[in-house]
Amino acid sequence: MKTGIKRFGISLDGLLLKSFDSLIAKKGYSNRSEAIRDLIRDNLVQTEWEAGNKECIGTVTIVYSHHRRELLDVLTDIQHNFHTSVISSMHVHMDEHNCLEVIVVRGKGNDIKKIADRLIGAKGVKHGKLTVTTTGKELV
Ligand code: NI
Repeated sequence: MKTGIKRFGISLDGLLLKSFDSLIAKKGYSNRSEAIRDLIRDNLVQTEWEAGNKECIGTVTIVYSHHRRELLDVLTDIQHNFHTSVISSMHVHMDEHNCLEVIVVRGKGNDIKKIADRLIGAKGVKHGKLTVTTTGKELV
């Protein structure tokens, strides 16, 4: 595959283009090309992640009560069980009662999903969210 910048035309309905222009203006894009490049990249990353067997990287964000001391042990055990995939974590004492933890995980999509499910599903976790992105190796 030849690299370098290629130009191509896109045909689409005027109303759809108007909506797109309005959307990208709100998001702060300076031009359509950059917005379209981001849409393509996002789709490629999503497909990579959904394949399940490609290496991805993600963050698991969880919120839980500081007073659930047994939960701290459970969350630590899960991270030790998957120590080869858990790269780093950050703990924030949000107030007297609530903790926020962000755990960075790297590995095959399916494995990341499994770790996130365990952490988010741990009894006492109030809310959790997995965000997956790419390692960047296969994207330009
Ligand atoms: Ni805390």
